[in-house]
Amino acid sequence: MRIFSGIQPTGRKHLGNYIGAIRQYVQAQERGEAILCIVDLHATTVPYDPAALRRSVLDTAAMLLAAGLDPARCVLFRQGDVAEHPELCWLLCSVTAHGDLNRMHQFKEKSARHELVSAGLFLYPVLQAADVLAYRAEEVPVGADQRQHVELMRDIALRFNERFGETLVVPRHRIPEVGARIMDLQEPERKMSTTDSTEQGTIYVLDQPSAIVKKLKSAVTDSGRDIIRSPEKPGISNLIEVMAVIGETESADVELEFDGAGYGSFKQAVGDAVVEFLAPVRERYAELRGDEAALEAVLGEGAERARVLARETLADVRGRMGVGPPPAAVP
Ligand code: AQP
Repeated sequence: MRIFSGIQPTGRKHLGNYIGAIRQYVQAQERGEAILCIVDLHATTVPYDPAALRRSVLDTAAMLLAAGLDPARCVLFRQGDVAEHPELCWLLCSVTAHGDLNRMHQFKEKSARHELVSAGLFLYPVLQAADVLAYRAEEVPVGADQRQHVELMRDIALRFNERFGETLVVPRHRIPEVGARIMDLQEPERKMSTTDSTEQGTIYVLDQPSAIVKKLKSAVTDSGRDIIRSPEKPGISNLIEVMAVIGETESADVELEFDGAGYGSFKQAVGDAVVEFLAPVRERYAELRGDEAALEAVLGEGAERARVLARETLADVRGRMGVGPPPAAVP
């Protein structure tokens, strides 16, 4: 099975990104042919600093390798190195409804935050569809916030196949049952996010252990003391979910284990567990990030392998759409 996902090289990666997405990428290597892309082209759709973008790509590559991605068992590359992505994006625009793009929650939220709403921000989900469809991937591991975008890419693939003939694979999302939406520790009704959550409410993968424990100890919870999930208690429910993911167990088991413990000692236990969970990643990251030439070499090699796969799909798509010379005339 071919599995594809992309991650933005923006900001500092947080516990939500790690649990909802990065953890799944590592597992994908066991489950199939994993293709992972650092989406620098997507990062240009909002105001950004070019030098910082280049650095952030390497930060993200080092983080993914530190988390357990192995270039011998997956394809890891930078989106901007494979020109087939933007080309396919343009071709897919012909089967993408303007009205569908207008309905995307992420576009509505992000466009409200910027003075200049770029056309790129509007087309963001089409480029995302191109990323996945270029590799004929069957599965896309993501957090819950990306559900709508994966549904759109399915519609785009179906519409293309209907209009031009069976060409593209229709992918499905893989959203984890637990940990698909980790919430901000200070405002637990909002998701932990790179651009829209509080510093105190966000645990970064590279945070020092003391900062992690401090943030978890001051996590907002309600006035009760029972360690039980409920929609009225998003704060404690979020911590139970984090604990379940880290312990690779069910939320109900966490409730049982901490029955009667009280919020204070539960928060301390979650803090200790998160510190232990992230420590190896932080340590490996420090080793890997220092060698930029090695990181570039991994990305360069990944891009070469990715290009071979994407080129094949592009040739079929161009042929079906009547773009460029007839397929037989292509050298
Ligand atoms: N809170 C979250 N819980 C679980 N999964 C999450 N993801 C994001 N937030 C949570 C998943 O992380 C992956 C990477 O997302 P991205 O490349 O779009 O990175 P980002 O945009 O920098 O991540 P954020 O934090 O979501 O930024 P904002 O909110 O500012 O746009 C995706 O699979 C996502 O589902």
